[in-house]
Amino acid sequence: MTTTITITGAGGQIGYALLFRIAAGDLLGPDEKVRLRLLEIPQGLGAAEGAALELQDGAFGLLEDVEATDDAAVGFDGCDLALLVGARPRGPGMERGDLLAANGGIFGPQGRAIAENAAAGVRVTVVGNPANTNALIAAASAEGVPAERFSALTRLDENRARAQLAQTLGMPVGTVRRVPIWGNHSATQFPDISHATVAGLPASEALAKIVGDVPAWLEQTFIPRVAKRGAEIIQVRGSSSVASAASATIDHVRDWVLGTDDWTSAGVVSHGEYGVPEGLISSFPVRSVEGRWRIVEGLDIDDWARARIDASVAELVEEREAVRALGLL
Ligand code: NAX
Repeated sequence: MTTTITITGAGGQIGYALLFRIAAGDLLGPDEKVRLRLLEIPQGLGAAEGAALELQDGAFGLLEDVEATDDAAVGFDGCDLALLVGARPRGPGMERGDLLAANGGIFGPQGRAIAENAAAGVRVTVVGNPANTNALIAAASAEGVPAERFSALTRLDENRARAQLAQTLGMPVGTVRRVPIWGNHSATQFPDISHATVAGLPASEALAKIVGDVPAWLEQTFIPRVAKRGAEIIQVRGSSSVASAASATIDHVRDWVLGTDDWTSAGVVSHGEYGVPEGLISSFPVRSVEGRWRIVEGLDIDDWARARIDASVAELVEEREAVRALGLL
């Protein structure tokens, strides 16, 4: 079988890191061929075309075809998986309203182009920031495509949280599970360790032996470290997260398509779960079952966690109101 995958912003940094991993089979496994569509704006088209040439030179056995274009109708034609990476970054002096409007001008038309051109079962992952609200705009603009087929990337935040917890515990990251991200992919996000396990045992007990006062450690060390990790990478590396973001995107899409064996995190449409207003694209603990995200329900949420979730969700509500006021929804 062959899966058609459209990557927007394919001439950018994350796009460049994503393409070769997809062509190598990291996304869908060694038996699934891929057809890549690289969608760019005219200024980015040369970089995408260059990446397409390099993909040919990789002689990847799974890569059936690659095409770069700046025409969304061509880019999304027959697409099974859309990775919306290209977005408008916040420029100097840009207010939040300007940023939301500029991205609405990208994700609205892309949502429409997906509805008109993509394959019937298309699944759309939004990476470009502000990811949750961009996903909301794209979903609202894609008439006839259920909102459940859109999700926003918060897996990088989860991977960062699991890695921080593993490091603190002195355990391999693969032994740390169930660290969901709640809310917005922003500084208000809530990485939640209250249900986390390490090597199958509750992480909080192991943590208490190491850090002592767990609530203080969460407030002062863990949550700010995870939420500000992007800034830390920029400071140390001199450039924003690229390969880790591409890797998290691969994790997210692979789990969505192939299924999960435990919880993970994704920004998905709320039907009112955990009191999150209906229709918002908010991050939740999720499983992927038969190609669909399912929110993990029935978890105990204490007052402290509730306040954290509410604060991040309030930010999503504000963003939704702002894009509504701009006529983008
Ligand atoms: P780059 O600036 O390197 O690349 C963006 C590319 O998108 C450029 O080539 C640009 O020409 C293209 N583009 C812009 N508008 C487009 C449009 N309408 N259609 C198609 N292509 C378009 O940024 P990069 O470092 O690759 O980051 C991409 C996005 O990912 C940014 O919005 C960034 O904020 C976001 N991120 C999201 C993360 C997440 O966890 N959700 C983490 C990583 C990253 O920060």
